[in-house]
Amino acid sequence: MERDKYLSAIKPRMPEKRYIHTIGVMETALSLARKYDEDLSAAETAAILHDIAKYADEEWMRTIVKENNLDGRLVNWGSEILHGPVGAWIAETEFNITNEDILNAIRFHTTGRAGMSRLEKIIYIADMIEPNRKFDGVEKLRKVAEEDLDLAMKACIIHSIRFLAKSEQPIYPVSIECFNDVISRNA
Ligand code: DGI
Ligand code: FE
Ligand code: FE
Ligand code: FE
Repeated sequence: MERDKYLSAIKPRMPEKRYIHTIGVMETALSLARKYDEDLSAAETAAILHDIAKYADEEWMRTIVKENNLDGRLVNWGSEILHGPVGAWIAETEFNITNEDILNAIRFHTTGRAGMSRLEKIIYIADMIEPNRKFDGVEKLRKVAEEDLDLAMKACIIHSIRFLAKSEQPIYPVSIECFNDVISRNA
């Protein structure tokens, strides 16, 4: 396992609180991976690296998006949306991660997307329900995550879209695509 290598790489790039969040995501993702029979090493790597770009400079991230032809829709959005795709780019270029499933789990951990893999769902959900997260309804989400991964994904994206709409924040198209996909899939 590359756990220690990745943990020491992320630690200096984020405040203590975000590091603690990351440890929580790692532990939650590992527990979900065990439950839903996903590769433990992949879950661990994606979880540790998911927020690696969270505190990167916003303008630098826009430059990375343009220079590397990442999704063109990204350029008008802030670091909240940029840090996933740019995090995946860092994982690929700096840590030589080639596993596309790990890269996608990092890339789409904020927005989700249509047609998510099991690993992508695990990281999306773990990010939302890790033990340090505190918001109304998180206990319910944790309970569903113990029972059914797809129902948990559905509950998480509904919560997220509802929160964004309620607080009158713009919703990134890929988040909507995720919502539409999940809603039309399971009854
Ligand atoms: O990086 P984290 O705080 O651990 O969590 P995250 O990457 O899932 O989300 C980062 C922020 O982005 C969080 O405040 C929710 C917000 N967010 C998620 N989807 C969207 C969004 N913000 C906007 N404006 N639009 C979205 O579609
Ligand atoms: Fe994030
Ligand atoms: Fe999230
Ligand atoms: Fe996170």
